Amino acid sequence: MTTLAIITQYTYWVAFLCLASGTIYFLAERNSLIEEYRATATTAAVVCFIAAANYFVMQGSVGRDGSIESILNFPTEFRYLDWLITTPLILTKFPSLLGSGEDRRPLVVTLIFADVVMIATGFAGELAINQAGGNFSSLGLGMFLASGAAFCFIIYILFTMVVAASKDKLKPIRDGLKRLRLFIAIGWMIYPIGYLMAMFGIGPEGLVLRELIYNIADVVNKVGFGLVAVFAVRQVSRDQTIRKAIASL
Ligand code: RET
Repeated sequence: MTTLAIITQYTYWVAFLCLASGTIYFLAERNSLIEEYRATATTAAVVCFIAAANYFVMQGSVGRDGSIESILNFPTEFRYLDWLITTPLILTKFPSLLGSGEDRRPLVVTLIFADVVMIATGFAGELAINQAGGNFSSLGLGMFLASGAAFCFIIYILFTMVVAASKDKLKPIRDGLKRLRLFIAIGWMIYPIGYLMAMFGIGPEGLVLRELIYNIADVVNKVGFGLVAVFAVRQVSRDQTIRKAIASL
């Protein structure tokens, strides 16, 4: 039994609780938003719900016996299936906050394409590292570089195309988009760090450390990102409601 293993096993359960609570919170908050922005809270709730359901299964499969072997039974494909669905949902918050008006399809397609490349190459690399028992693997390194390049491309798009498209938007929307961009640039960085821990780590313990880091990152990015997005649109909703009330005087 190791302390790292038992802590990691419990983080699956804690992550489930945070994500399940996030789902309820975002659904409740939905009512405090004007119609145009309700989809932001709905998406945040859907992202948390998918992850909560996933974590419910994962916490069952890793057990709570403090053994590294139990954690290594862990189904990697579950995590990646979750990311494959939730990361595009998170990224489409950007075009949707920019609002209708111009055609946002090129932005959506570019972001989703880069995202799928990032997740698919990451998955291939992770399987190679698992097979190497948490030791260095050249396929693992190659896939890390490919996935990292796709990640950098996403950040580049968010800091160029999205910044340009948000110039004529209301200040709270611009501020919200800025915060969300920073959130992705910093919050998503936790994942490659976890991956490196497994590849350049210390064998099986490195694999466990990776899972611990991913569990923390998932809560930060799914619940945290949802909170930032919902607070931004709540501010805009309040401003618009006040403006309408004044206009009707
Ligand atoms: C991988 C492989 C190594 C290189 C990089 C990676 C990035 C993963 C990311 C995952 C984000 C997941 C989120 C889920 C929440 O809903 C695949 C670990 C760059 C950024 C935000």
